[in-house]
Amino acid sequence: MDIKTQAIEGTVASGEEPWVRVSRYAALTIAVYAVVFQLFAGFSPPVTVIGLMFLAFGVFLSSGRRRLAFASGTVALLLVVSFAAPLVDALTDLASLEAFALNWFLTLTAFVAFIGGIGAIRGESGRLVRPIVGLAVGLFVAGFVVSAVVAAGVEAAEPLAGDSRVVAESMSFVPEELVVGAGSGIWMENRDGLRHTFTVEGTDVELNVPGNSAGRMDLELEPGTYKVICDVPGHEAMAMELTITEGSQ
Ligand SMILES: [Cu+2]
Repeated sequence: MDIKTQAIEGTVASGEEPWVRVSRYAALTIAVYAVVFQLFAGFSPPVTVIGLMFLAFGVFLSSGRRRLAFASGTVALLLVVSFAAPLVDALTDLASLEAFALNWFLTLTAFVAFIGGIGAIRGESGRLVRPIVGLAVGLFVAGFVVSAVVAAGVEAAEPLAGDSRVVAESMSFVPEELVVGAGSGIWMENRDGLRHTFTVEGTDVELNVPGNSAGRMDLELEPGTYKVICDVPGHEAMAMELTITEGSQ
């Protein structure tokens, strides 16, 4: 028996390979995340499928399943890459704590899953498991604290007399059609945990409202009909019609 075989057998004899274990916990964490995410954002078929896939990875990952660990980590990383645009938007919007925390957690978990997969397929020792998992936990806590401080400093605007009110909730605007008099203001309440914008297409009129907050602005638009959208990546379905009439409504 050569030294390499002895080393591998020694690892197996002393229990699960450390990086396979990291992969397993990372996969199970992503599965749990899929459930928690839907508690916040509502039922989503693709998220459910992703959750079930990582549940399967977690269940089947056991000692010796190095290639499966690598596959699990790679899929986790691809997941993050394929959602890069909304992910980066949420990670750069510290004012929306809920969305920041969820996305930061998913990003770090996916990286740990990927590093776990690399460690597993290379048969690395567990020497770096603690530092890497510790670093991920530390980064999450640090990011959470910074976002919590920034979000606590956000002051929700109060509506002024005569403002038209819009609610952004469950990734849509309510109402979907709004008629306002020229020169009036708009007040938007955001009931979602992530930021939304009230962006009047074809103009530079835009109101950005962090998650679970409210904002207002004066509408300086010529009479006419406009399309209002939310310019956050992934919110393409958010739209409403705004009509500005002559004189005040
Ligand atoms: Cu939006």
